[in-house]
Amino acid sequence: MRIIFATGNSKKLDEAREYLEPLGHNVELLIIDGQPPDFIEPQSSELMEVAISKSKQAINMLSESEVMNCAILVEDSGLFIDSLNGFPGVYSSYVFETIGLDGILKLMSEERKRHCEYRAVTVLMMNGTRIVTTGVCRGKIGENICGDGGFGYDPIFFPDDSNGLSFGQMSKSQKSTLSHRGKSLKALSEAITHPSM
Ligand code: ITT
Repeated sequence: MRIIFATGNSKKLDEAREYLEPLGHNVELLIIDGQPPDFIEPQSSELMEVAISKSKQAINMLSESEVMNCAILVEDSGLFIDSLNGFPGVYSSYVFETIGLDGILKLMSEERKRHCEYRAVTVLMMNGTRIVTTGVCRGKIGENICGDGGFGYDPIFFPDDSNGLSFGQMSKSQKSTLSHRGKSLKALSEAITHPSM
């Protein structure tokens, strides 16, 4: 299947390809006027609402034949820290760009309870049908930056059952087997393969 992924994050694209291409899908980036388009992010505390809004915006940017012949993928994700009542959550991208990893480590410096989770909501529009799947990966915020792989919060995110490695210290395929995005994409590919499940 030809899947057009509407994202401005090249690392998300890499991770989706890592997961979906071995299953025989061809994942390409949505490009409008030579670049990934900007989306208006609705003011919402729900990843699901943001993802569905982006999906509708992406469809409006495509030709009728692309909408008929391709699947359109959108994914919204974020890091939710338990002791900060889910912050940065839907604001993860903005918070990463403004205070970054050091800012999060500073916010957490006195905190002993370091549990958190990554969440992903994936929306695929295919032949007029919307398929929505989700994935969650529980873990802990580390005390320091570890590794330089992945993107975003990966160097301070230690998934449960990872033998003490951060996502920033893992290969793409190791991350994909544990990650929120990997789980959400797994559920999506199962929903595509067995539509009645
Ligand atoms: P889009 O163009 O797809 O929206 P984005 O990076 O802005 O790309 P989101 O709005 O979904 O994506 O924001 C997700 C942010 O959450 C992302 O920028 C990271 O800071 C963080 N995040 C989500 N998944 C992550 C992951 O697997 N590893 C590290 N950080 C992640």
